[in-house]
Amino acid sequence: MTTTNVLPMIKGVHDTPLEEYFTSGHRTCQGCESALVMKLMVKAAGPRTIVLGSTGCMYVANTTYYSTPWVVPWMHTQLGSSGSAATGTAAGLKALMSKGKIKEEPINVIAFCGDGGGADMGLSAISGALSHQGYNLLILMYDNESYANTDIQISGSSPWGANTTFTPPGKVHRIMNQRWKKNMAPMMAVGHPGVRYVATGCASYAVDMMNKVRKALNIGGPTFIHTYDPCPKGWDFDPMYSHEVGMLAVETGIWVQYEIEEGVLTLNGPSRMLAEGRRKRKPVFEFLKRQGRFAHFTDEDVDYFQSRIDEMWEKWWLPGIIPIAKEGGDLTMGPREVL
Ligand SMILES: Cc1ncc(C[n+]2csc(CCOP(=O)(O)OP(=O)(O)O)c2C)c(N)n1
Ligand code: SF4
Ligand SMILES: [Mg+2]
Repeated sequence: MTTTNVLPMIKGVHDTPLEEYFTSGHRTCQGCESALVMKLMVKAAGPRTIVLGSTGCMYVANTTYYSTPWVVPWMHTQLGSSGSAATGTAAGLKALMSKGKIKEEPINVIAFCGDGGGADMGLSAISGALSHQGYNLLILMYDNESYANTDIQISGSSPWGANTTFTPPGKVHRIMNQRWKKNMAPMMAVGHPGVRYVATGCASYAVDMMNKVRKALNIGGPTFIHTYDPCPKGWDFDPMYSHEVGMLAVETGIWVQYEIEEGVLTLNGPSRMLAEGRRKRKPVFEFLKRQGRFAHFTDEDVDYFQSRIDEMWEKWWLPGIIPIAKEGGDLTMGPREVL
């Protein structure tokens, strides 16, 4: 295993590095949180970083002909290939260093993918990358809950009931997306014995997110981070509220913030307070009502959504992480009703 960088934890906003490695030159939408994730990710990683990105908004909108915001070396890879690109790059660097063809030094390898490219199409490649312990690499899945770049089609990560271009509410069937969101980070943590660090993040909690990137890079590899990114275009809200919508997802308990370091789980920030009963979960309606993609919801739909979140916090073995009832408990919702 090649050596890793030793990046100190960022103590607060005033301790954040000033240098930017994702700058102007992109054309993402106003208020795009995925773009903010890119900016924070590479700010935390620093200049000795190679970024690889699969097709999606963060490739297309960041690589307009003759311009790019990336200051560090960056490469595009095919939609389902973030895992393969990460493994190949990390293996290539290792080989070049061990043959003495390039200087032996820690170089961060970060591959990013969207939820479509990661949780759906590239799942096997990511699984492959997380199964190889010899390479230092971080895979970051930025989740805007749709295939956003091709005009907001439903993905396995889209929330129940959301209006997407493939699931518009109709007169006969109001709820067209009947699937509950895939639970990607735990799938990566529980299913891959060799993965050394798995975390969830949200750019609304920027310092926490940057420290998670640094922890992953310090640990080496393989590592995985899943971020939750409000998308004003796909979720249909005013771009000025991106930060607030991200916070509401955490405060309502819909998105759970945690990290699993060498197999040890820690809940972070408001999610920890919710779990310890030091803070009350806000009703999910506070989150849903802010977005046009849920505008067709009836009271019954909101109640159903709330009941699934309540179940997650009250009945799962680990809230947000392991959807199996504790011994003697039950998941009362049982097999899901198809409405
Ligand atoms: C193999 C393949 N199928 C389809 C496409 C078309 N395509 C380009 S970007 C994209 C959406 C990707 O969604 P996601 O990974 O969630 O990233 P986002 O656009 O949401 O940022 C699709 C379907 C493609 N580039 N390659
Ligand atoms: S569609 Fe969403 S993810 Fe894509 S650039 Fe716009 S805000 Fe960002
Ligand atoms: Mg997406």
